[in-house]
Amino acid sequence: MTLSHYLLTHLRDSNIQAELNLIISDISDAGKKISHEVQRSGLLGLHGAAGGKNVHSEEVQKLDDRTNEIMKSILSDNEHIIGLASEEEKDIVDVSRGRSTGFIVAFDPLDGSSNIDINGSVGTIFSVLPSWSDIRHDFLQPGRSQLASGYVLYSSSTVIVFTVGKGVHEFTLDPDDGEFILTQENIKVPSTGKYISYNEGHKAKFRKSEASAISKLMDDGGSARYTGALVADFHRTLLKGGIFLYPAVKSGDGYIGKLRMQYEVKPLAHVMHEAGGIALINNENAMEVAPDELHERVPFVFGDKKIVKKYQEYRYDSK
Ligand code: FDP
Repeated sequence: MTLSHYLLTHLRDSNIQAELNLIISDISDAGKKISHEVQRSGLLGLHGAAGGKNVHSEEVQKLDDRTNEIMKSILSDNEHIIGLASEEEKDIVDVSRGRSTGFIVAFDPLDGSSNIDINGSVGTIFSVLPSWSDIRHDFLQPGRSQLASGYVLYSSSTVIVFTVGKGVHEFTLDPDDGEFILTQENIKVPSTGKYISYNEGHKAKFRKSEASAISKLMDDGGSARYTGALVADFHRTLLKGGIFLYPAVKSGDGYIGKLRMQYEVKPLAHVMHEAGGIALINNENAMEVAPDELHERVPFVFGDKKIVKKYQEYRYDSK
């Protein structure tokens, strides 16, 4: 079944707003275009840095710019969307054209961009929220207010995985006819996961209780996995279980998280939650935490319930 057919039939039957279907359809169109660009990036000279820094002081890659433009141009044409926030934009993009209510979309156009030059997996992440009047304020709603969330993963195949609060579904892009085809419906995270996913290079800068909890999980028979692209690490965790951790890392006198609330944490927490897993910011349910500002970064942990519970015992209960 194609994505368009699914959106028209299944989601309509479950009272999902027609506007949301159109937004997901537009995001899937952007995903097709980005997939095409990613596949040809080496040939088109799109590898490497664009020569500037983004709002997070990270080097912008040429494909970051290109994919940001694709997302902006397709989504700003959608008559139901009134505001956009991108990891690559300093400020929100107001596309309200006089409308005061509608939908707002936060996105990371190309997550894991350090993987571009080595033909590794990368992805686009999105989060859709309702907005009533003040776009800037409405972006700061907690994860549980999201109406739709998901990602497109560009890898050995291109898949779109999303939730509109009625389960998590995966559609795979058929390169022959350019259609996304349903490949997995109602995905549930298996609770038999043994994969522990984190950047070991940062371990010396984690809090002691954090590093010790991770060591205990490994001692329990964990197996290490880390691609360096959040979307790819998320997708593996969704399908195979286990735990992903990007804890706060020592910086100056304090500890800071790296992953972005709006563009990474909120949407992926929503998908994980819908698939029966858990996502945490510190020791709180990530769906309940509201960002304080647009580009806020936080520590992030997610995975299947069994292993995340064990992590919480090791990390927080036995201090
Ligand atoms: P990248 O910097 O390559 O864009 O938040 C971005 C991200 O990748 C995630 O996709 C990834 O999980 C993480 O950063 C990797 O960070 P480290 O290199 O510090 O492990």
